Formats: sequence, structure tokens, C-alpha cells
Amino acid sequence: MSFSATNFAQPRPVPVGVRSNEKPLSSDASRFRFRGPPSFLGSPHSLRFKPIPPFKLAIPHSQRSAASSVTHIANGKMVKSSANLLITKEEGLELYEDMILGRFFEDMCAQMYYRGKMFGFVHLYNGQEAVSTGFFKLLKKEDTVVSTYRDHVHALSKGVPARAVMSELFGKATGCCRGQGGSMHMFSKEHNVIGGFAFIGEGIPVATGAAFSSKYRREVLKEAGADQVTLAFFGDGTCNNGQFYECLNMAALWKLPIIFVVENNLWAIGMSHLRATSDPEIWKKGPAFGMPGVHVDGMDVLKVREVAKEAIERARRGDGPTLVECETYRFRGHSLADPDELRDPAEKARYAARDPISALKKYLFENKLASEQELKSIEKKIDEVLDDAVEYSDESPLPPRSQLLENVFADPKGFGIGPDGKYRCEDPKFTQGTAHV
Ligand SMILES: Cc1ncc(C[n+]2csc(CCOP(=O)(O)OP(=O)(O)O)c2C)c(N)n1
Ligand SMILES: [Mg+2]
Repeated sequence: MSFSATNFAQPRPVPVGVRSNEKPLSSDASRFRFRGPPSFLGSPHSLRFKPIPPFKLAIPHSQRSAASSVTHIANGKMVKSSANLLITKEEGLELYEDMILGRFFEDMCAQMYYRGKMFGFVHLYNGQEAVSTGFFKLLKKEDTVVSTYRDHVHALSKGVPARAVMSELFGKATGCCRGQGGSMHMFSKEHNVIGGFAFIGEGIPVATGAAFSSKYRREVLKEAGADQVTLAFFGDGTCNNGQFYECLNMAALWKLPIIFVVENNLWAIGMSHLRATSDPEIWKKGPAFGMPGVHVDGMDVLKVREVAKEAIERARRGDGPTLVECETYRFRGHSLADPDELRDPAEKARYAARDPISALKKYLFENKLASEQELKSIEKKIDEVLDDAVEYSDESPLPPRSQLLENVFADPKGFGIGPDGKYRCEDPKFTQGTAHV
């Protein structure tokens, strides 16, 4: 077989919908029945095959295919009976508000970035809102979330106020990291948002550790009500990174209460997922490690929510981790510095037509769960929240210089915080060629 550029470029279709290893891998189990000696490579221990518990979606297959998904509605297969609806009116409005908050916040970030109010790289989440909203609106405050550099909307969805996120982006002292983290490092202890990580894959072990700590509190310290779950969000490109596999292994081995949420937007900066990955179906890696793997249409908030419900419940019950691959798309470039010239306009148009917010809106209208007026008033409310967040961030003070060396544990000679609490640097050469502080 020759490896020409065209061979590499052949796109493989990735079908969307909800797919999972719902059947326990019993058929596979029979293939792996060991007939030899009851030991493994000479070990005195016998090798036992542990089947993966089935991943059961909340509603039965019959209903799932008949109605209730935005995609099916877009295809004109809507079922009108309210008994078949997956959400109540209140839930529908809550989902809509959360998605609008995410979308409008990011649009405002783009404006503020180009006006020079933000520094460094800023990665926006437009298009991926169904993933964040589908999961976050089912979480408790005590549950933990780990994100990537595309983290503003995750923080907002988890309840960090828009003022604190915007102010952080402006580098102000009132930001959720007191202006020290910026766009890629959202953190809020109060909301259990534990980063914001710029290195890809870096957050996955942190999330695995958080999940381990809840299991430890529950099973070893016997803390009542310690049923927190952890969600780790990361992209398709990150799944080619070793930390992902190490953590899948540990999470399955220790049955940790964690959900690995892959936001597969088909691109890692300018590298197509289909070119970069030997098997592009990431969800299949779950069963390889002994946990359920699910592939869901990440442009459909109701489908994501359906999968999220079961994955979160499994983790809370103590049944262990789940790998969920959400197929989604980002509507903007990789970051605001990316001219986004590599992606095919036809591909962009195809996903733009499946905008998750328009699809939810359509569902709400067609099922008489919301009126035009109700959705308009949500949009107006979010506009006001964001105007307030911008004004607040603009007027907030910059952090004091002394904050620069907080949490820096090394103290090179002549470099640090003086007794007056101010930054000092006795060696002028130390900062030569770097920032002037
Ligand atoms: C360890 C590491 N290697 C390389 C990079 C450079 N880098 C930044 S974003 C990115 C692509 C990640 O793509 P994906 O995981 O699909 O996330 P997406 O940006 O699509 O959300 C890379 C390689 C990095 N940040 N960290
Ligand atoms: Mg990606």
C-alpha cells in the first residue's frame, strides 16, 4: 500500500446519532474465553473476564428513534405528543438560556478582543454549546469540571458569574483568578471549576485525581453524601496524547466517578481529525479499557443530555467511568488569531445549517414549549448581563504588581517581593529582554 497525500486525505464518514456499546460485551466475552491454564503468564492468579456494564439510555429505543431529537425534528419526523418530550417547558427555557449565554458571551469576547481589551490567545466555543449545556445543566454544584483553553463557556455553564469570567479575560483584579490566569485558565474553587488548561491533555490527569478524591471520600473516609462526579472536557486532537490513555486505564481500573467528554469538532487547529487518527471513532476506546463508550450527535442538546444523564448517574451510583464522544463543530477559527482558511467552506456551511441553538429553538416552538416572546426576553436578559459584565470589567482595577510573584516558590537572589510588599528586582539583567515589570 502506498502512502500518498491523497490516501491520507481520504475522509472517512463518521455517522452521527447515539451509538454505544449498550450490549454488555457478552459476544466479545465468549471470543475471549480462556481455555488454557487458569492463570496469566505463569501468575498463580486466575484471569477473570470483567464484563462492561451496559450503558442504558434513559428512554427506550422505540421512543428515541420516534421523536425527541432535534435532528429528527429537522428531518420532519417530529412526534407531537407531549408524553414523548424529553424536557419540560422550564428545562427547555433553562437550556435555551444557557446556550444563549454561551453564544452571546463568546460573540462579545470577539468584539472586546479586537478592541484590544484582551491579551494572548482567546479560543471561542461558538457551535459547541449543545455539549456544554447538555452536560452542565444536570450537574450539582459539588461536581467537578476540568476544561481546556476553550473554557469560558464551561465556566459560565457551571455557574461562574459572567462578570468574573469577563473580568478575568480583561486581566483585572476582579476576575475569577484575580486577573492572573486569563482566557485559558478559568478556575473557581467555589464552583468546582478546576481549570482551564493550556497544554492539551494536561487537565485529564487532574480530573482523574479529582474523581479519585471523591471515591476516597466516599469509600475510605465514609463521608455521607460524597457522591460527586467529575467531568473532563477535551478535544479530538487531545485523544492522540498519551495522558488520555493512561487516565482511561486508571479510571476503569479503580472504577472512578468520571466522565471523559470528547468534544470532537473534527479539527485540531488546522489538522483534520480524519487525517491524524488511525481510528477516528474515539468512543470505541472506552470498551478497550473496560468502560462504556458512546458516540452522540453533539449538535443536538437533547441527545447530549440524554447520554449525559445516564453517564452522570452511572458515575454517581459507583458504576465507574464513561467515555462520551460528542461530534460537534466550532463555528470560528481555532483562536481569534486564526484566519480559518484551511477548513472547507462546504463543511462549514453544512454544520452552520445544524446550529444547535436554532435546532433547540425550533424544537421548543414546534412542541409549544416556548413562545417567540419568551425566547426574545431571554436574549434581552443575556444582553443586559453581558453589557454589565463588560462595564464592570472595564472599570475594575488591574491587579497590583506584587501579585506577580505570588505562588512563585523559587526565589532567585535579588528577585522577589520586598518587605514593603512591592515587587523588587535588584539584578536589572534578570528581566532584560523580557517583560518590563
Ligand atoms: C501538549 C501540547 N501540545 C501541543 C499544543 C498546541 N496545541 C494547542 S491547541 C492544539 C489542538 C488541540 O485540538 P483539539 O484537542 O481537537 O481541541 P480543539 O482546539 O479542537 O477544541 C494543539 C496541538 C498544546 N497546547 N499542548
Ligand atoms: Mg478539535
